[in-house]
Amino acid sequence: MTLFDGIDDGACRIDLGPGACVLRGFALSRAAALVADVARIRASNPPRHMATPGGRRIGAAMTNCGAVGWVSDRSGYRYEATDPATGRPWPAMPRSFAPLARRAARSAGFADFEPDACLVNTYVPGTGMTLHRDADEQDFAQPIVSVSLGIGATFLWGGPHRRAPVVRVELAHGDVVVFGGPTRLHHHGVAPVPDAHHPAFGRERVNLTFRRAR
Ligand code: MD3
Ligand code: FE
Repeated sequence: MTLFDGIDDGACRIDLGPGACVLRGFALSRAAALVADVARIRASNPPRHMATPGGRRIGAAMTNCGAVGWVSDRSGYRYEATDPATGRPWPAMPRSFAPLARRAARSAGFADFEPDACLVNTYVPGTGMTLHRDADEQDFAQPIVSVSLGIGATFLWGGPHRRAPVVRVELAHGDVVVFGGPTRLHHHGVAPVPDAHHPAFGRERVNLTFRRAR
């Protein structure tokens, strides 16, 4: 069956396990709008390196849009309605964002995904994200939708336990991944990003993760 823009929802490659689905190029037809909207979000709420509770610095520079945004500092990880850097609410989710995430979730079998948070991660060459789980959301029945933009990266896909084997998955500009079901709490990360150039963001990778936080 073909949905919108000629994107075939049968293109879902369930190669990451039950509920985890790579949609290659799913965001390509909307990428220009996404890139322009990311630039607006970064202009009002600049990406910054947050501290972990343990006092480390997160390698990706982070900002958010939506009703709530994910933040980390010495007191912990949480979702907040205001940006600690500006004291104001996070910018609203741009019109190009939520419908794309909803369609991707639907293609992967998750109806009615209504994200209230979008974390915008920026990576420069040499930075990555160590293996972790996303567990600060209220309802783990809701999936997380990831959209990759800019230079490519190797996604590290682990298992339910930290020492489970890790599978490497290359993600390119326009790729979308839906993580739900039994794999929602699996460990994952990003290998240090190799040096490259992409017309959209130069020497950067930007990842949007759509979440239902509350
Ligand atoms: C699997 N971001 O922001 S996106 C994160 O590319 C994060 O910026 C990475 O991990 C990035 O937390 C990976 C893919 C991703 C995001 C959330 C997940 C995979 C996930 C939540 C559960 C399982
Ligand atoms: Fe994560």
